[in-house]
Amino acid sequence: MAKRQLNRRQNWRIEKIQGERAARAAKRESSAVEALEGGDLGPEQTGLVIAHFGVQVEVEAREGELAGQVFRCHLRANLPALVTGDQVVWRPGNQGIGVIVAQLPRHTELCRPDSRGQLKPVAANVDMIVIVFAPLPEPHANLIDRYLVAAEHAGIRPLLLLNKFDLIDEQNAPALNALLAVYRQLGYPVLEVSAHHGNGMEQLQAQLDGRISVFVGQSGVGKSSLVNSLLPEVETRVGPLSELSGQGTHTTTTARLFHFPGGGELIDSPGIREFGLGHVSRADVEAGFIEFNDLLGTCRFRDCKHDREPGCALLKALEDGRIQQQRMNSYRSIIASLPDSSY
Ligand SMILES: Nc1nc2c(ncn2[C@@H]2O[C@H](COP(=O)(O)OP(=O)(O)OP(=O)(O)O)[C@@H](O)[C@H]2O)c(=O)[nH]1
Ligand SMILES: [Mg+2]
Ligand SMILES: [Zn+2]
Repeated sequence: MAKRQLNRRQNWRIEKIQGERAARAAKRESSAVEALEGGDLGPEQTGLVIAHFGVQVEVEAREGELAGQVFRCHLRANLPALVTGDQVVWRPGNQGIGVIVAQLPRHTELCRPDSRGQLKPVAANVDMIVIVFAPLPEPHANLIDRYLVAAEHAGIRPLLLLNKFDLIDEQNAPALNALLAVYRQLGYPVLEVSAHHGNGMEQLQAQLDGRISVFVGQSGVGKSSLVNSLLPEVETRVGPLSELSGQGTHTTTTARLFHFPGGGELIDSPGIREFGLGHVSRADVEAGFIEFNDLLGTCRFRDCKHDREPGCALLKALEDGRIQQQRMNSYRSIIASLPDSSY
């Protein structure tokens, strides 16, 4: 598909308009914060960010008599960008509105660059990344591998989840089974479920219990449908696939956190088109391919690019079948997409 190119002047105008809009929003925010702080704010206390909307966030009170209640909060100036899963210090105001005073340190952080290459956190403090894919929209192994690199980089355990089990047929089964086999062989946990028919949902629940998990993946793979199946009282919005392209229609627009009654949290996140890894180095990408671990450093040349160098341990392993071709392809495509400075 041809990308519509904007000329420099158009880009400049768009940036100017966006900049002005952001400045106006920031000004509105700071006067809202001033008005609140000039009034009657409750005591500082801890809270959990359960969703965020542009400049404001939704915070669930964690302690005292307000515990469990949800407040829309303004942010004091100079706070870092907050994301769903962040722990904060905040002060309640009137009518369900409050002010965030500080962000508490994050245990983990899942990040990705936005369309301008700026690094943006996606979710904070999660301890499992559930990479959701489905027979339809067709899965991209490269996207799964990018998530795995990001998970390894962030030190967060991944779970691969094939949803829409009910859509597996004779035609798509061989490719899907081959894909699942790649990850099973690597030792990654893989589950096959159907949000619609309920298959495998108990095993999924067992994995989610007691953990803070985030559902990630392409739009339309059924992340929100899975939330609705796991937590029937939630009824979060689900959208159809495009009839034209078979792709998802970007129904979920903000990451939102839900609680399991028995303990554990689940964050539903908006589907993505691509997962950029502009923020990691070549060495990080190599470390993200767990089957390379024992081989790295054993190539003949110290600066081996594992391309066609003689004595390359990775190429030898590829030849012997210890590294799978699909993973090598992903590795190469990720390396090729890194900014030049990472080489
Ligand atoms: N056949 C089948 N369809 C499903 C299943 N789970 C979800 N779907 C359908 O897939 C489509 C997309 O579902 P969503 O839950 O909105 O997908 P999502 O991943 O949350 O999409 P975004 O919010 O856009 O990222 C809807 O038409 C769902 O009804 C399933 O297990 N089987
Ligand atoms: Mg959704
Ligand atoms: Zn090599």
